[in-house]
Amino acid sequence: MFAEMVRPRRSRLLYYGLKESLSKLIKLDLFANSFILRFEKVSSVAAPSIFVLGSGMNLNNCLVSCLGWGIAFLFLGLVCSPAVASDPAERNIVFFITDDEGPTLGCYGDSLAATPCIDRLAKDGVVFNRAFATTASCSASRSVVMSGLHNHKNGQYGHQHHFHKFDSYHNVVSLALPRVLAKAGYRTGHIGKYHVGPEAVYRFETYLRGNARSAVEMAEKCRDFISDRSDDRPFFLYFGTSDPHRGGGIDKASKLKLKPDLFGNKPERGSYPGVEEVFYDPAKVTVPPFLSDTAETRSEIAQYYQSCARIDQGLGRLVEILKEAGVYDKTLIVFTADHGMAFAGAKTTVYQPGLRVPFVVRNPYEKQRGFVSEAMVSHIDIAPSLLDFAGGLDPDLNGPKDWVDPDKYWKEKDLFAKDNRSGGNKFRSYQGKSWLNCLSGPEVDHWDSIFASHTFHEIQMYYPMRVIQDDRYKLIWNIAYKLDYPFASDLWAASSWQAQFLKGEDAPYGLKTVGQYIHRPEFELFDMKSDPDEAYNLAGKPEFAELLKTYQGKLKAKQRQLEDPWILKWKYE
Ligand SMILES: [Ca+2]
Repeated sequence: MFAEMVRPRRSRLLYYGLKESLSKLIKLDLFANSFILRFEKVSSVAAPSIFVLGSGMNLNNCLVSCLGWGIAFLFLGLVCSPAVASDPAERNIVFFITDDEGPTLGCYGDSLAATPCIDRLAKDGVVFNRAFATTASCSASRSVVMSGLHNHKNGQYGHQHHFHKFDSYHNVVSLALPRVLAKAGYRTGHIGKYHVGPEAVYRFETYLRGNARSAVEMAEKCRDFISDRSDDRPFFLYFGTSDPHRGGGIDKASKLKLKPDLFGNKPERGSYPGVEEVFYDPAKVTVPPFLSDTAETRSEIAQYYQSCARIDQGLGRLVEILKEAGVYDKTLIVFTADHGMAFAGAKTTVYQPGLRVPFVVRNPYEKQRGFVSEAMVSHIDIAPSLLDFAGGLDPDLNGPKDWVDPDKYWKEKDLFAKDNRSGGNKFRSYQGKSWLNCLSGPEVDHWDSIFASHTFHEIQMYYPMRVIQDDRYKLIWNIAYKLDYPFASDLWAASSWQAQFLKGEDAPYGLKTVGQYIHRPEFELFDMKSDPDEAYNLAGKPEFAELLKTYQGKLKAKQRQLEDPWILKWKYE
């Protein structure tokens, strides 16, 4: 895999070589000893600036000098001109992550979606049909993406912002995605939603600004970063939309008593600059099985799809910009979401609509493209995969080749020597593994089973759940099952939820009841082949007692391997 990776040597080396040679020529008084050439790197193109510092030449000298300058400029022109139009760096990375979006895309067979740009990308890339977040919570999930460690390992159990106050350990700096890619020779840029901490750990070199509700505007704000040739390193661009997260208030124009959330859409059918909003008729949308088919749900789904369509146009613009900059075929593009859609039954849960995410990857360096992969991949794999693509992953250690000892790192900076540490942990290896080889063909497998580790969403929402899921079965352990299931503030307020909740605990909610949604059993075991919508819990049924035991054993073994502190709960609760 690495053999075919040719890291660009770049024009900079050529420039410095030239500079040295010319300096030698000058020292040989080939032109005139009263001239000193000084080259300044005004840009990556190595434009020389020449200063006349001496004088006292006679005419002959001057003519000779002029001739010399002519030759010098010709020489520079010949050698530097190609450098001016130097080839852009190879193996750039765009990581495009949306906020609360299920695989509701055309390339996943969703006929309702208006996602032509993602669908085009998918036709020339790989659609991962079985891609999963490890937690359906914004901040927590993003820290997994950026660290390659589960939340119980990286320390970021929930939201980072405001009073929620969760941060990853400082020693995660040794594995943090923007840090390790910078060490691997990348310039790193971020735009849009960030939502992880501390910044000192997940530090990007460049922070770009743009309205995260308009991916089109965001793409435009990335234009200079993408096209920048003043820096000859390849780029890593982390592009995080706020769409289609709930927000922007409720749609006051709705005739319903319980009005739908706007999902970032402008009220009164308004639109963002450069965006052609796609409006949906609630009567014509499809309601997924985990939701109840009500007027309230339909109205919210219509808003959700409009928000998703806006993202697609942003991706389209970004692809245009990559093409204009001549880097589309030199850039790996990953498109995904932090977790599933923001409806009760998806976001914050570990059910399929919460954990399953869109995952489309286009790797221009692969010959075979345009297929669907059934390989099971997880957000835990993203950091090692991108580092693998960058040539910076040590396959034996499954960590960065150019690794920084976090203890030494902070000690040298006289910072965080004791603060916010996970004691005795070196953070040398990722918990995920690279899926880069899966991009070569649909026959390549990845995980036999995926693991999910969810502990918090908002600070008030302690509800630890652990999951193991393979080809056939899925086991959920609701560790704090005696508690009522807690609600994220936006999901609690959702009209699609309230419409059912107000009818009482016996009211249906998707394939369950409101009461079943709130009061959960300790274990939930599903046969994903015969029951992909997780409606029939097999745990507690005598005929499945052995199967339950087997999967409990598998889950426990995974917790041990992944150093999950909640493994203690098997003993004393
Ligand atoms: Ca989210």
